[in-house]
Amino acid sequence: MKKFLLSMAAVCSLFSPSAQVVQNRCGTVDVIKHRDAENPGYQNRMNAAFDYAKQIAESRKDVRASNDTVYRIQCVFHVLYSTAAENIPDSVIYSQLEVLNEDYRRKNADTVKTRGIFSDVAADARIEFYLATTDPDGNPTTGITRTQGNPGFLGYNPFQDNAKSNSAGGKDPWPTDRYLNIWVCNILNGLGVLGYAFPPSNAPGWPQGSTTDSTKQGVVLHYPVVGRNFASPIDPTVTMGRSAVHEIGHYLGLRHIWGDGNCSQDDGIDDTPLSDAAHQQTCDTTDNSCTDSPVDFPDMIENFMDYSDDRCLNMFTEGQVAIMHAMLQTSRAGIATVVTETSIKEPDVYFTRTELFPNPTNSFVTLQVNTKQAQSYSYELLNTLGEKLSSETAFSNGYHQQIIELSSYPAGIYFVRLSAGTQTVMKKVVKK
Ligand SMILES: [Ca+2]
Ligand SMILES: [Ca+2]
Ligand SMILES: [Zn+2]
Repeated sequence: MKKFLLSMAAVCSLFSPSAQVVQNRCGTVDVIKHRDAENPGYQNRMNAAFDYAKQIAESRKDVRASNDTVYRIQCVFHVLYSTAAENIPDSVIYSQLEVLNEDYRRKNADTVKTRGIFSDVAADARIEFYLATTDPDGNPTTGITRTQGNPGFLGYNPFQDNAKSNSAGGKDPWPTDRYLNIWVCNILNGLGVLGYAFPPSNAPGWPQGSTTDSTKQGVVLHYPVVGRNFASPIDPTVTMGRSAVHEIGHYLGLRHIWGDGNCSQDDGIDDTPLSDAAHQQTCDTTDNSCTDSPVDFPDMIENFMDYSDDRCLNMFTEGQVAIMHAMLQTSRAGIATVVTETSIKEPDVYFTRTELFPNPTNSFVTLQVNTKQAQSYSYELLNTLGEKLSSETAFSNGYHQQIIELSSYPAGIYFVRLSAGTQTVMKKVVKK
């Protein structure tokens, strides 16, 4: 079984000699190396977690295609800032969620750019993301924390990972077994690192206490690459919010598509072709760096786990999805709720998605909507007699989330009626 190649050479080779600003798109391989030095055996445990997930994925291959399951991941964004620009607004975070929910459901507009040779392995990952509505103490929350830190903090090289600690000027994580923690900060490093993540490392069978430090689990993102078309982009190749898509891929167990090595190094995924290196923010569809067997494929530059220009990234494969699902059943089981997708599709006019959860509920429901464009909409809470109990108008910038209180109403069935333009959507909610 091939393993991660954790060489500094792999990181250094990412730098092009051109005058253009070139980012080191992802620091994950580098932080794994640091982590392994601090905590010997870390890398072996991570590889074991991958092998275990792969076993599960293989054994359930037959049910993949008909699978109706959707994993909904509870997220918290920790915004760490020392300047106003670093204190990114909620709207940017909503935009990031929108990107995640498109790319992980293969609803991104650029799926049409996936080359035909890969269209049969391109997959809907059936993973969705939402902002936590309850904090670790059980109180309502927006799912976003803001911490003003020291100017120029949060160094990466040498590796400190201090975004994740109150005492170092960052923010302690919310319990990492229940929340996907995403820290957004100015990653100061001199290398242009845009993000990093820790893959799962708690494979079964390892002695207790040998797993990764739970205070480190999650994703760290450089603030200018969060969201879509953020106001002050670093460069045009990273403006579509796909650094988060890539880093969450690592967090859910995926390796770089080139296996962090040359043509002899695989990423452990059967349906991704070999590749000799990252496609550093480029978009070259003629590239075919390694000979695959039995069929030779071009390099899959459109895979989210490559380093290509955001404008060329548009797919995960079936094999990658199987690994992520297996991780969500094992190492990452606590962070997602599993739902069965309703077969009833809403007419796709203004709302492209409307969700109410938890449902049934004891006290309140979170309304999550996606609209096709920036759009104001209204929602009304109705009883079974159709009487209006409350109503409000909200504005969706594509993605919007809102809490609807039910605590003052008796147990029973209620309806939420959403209206935008000429479209109306009715959703049922049960109060326990
Ligand atoms: Ca492969
Ligand atoms: Ca090839
Ligand atoms: Zn990466």
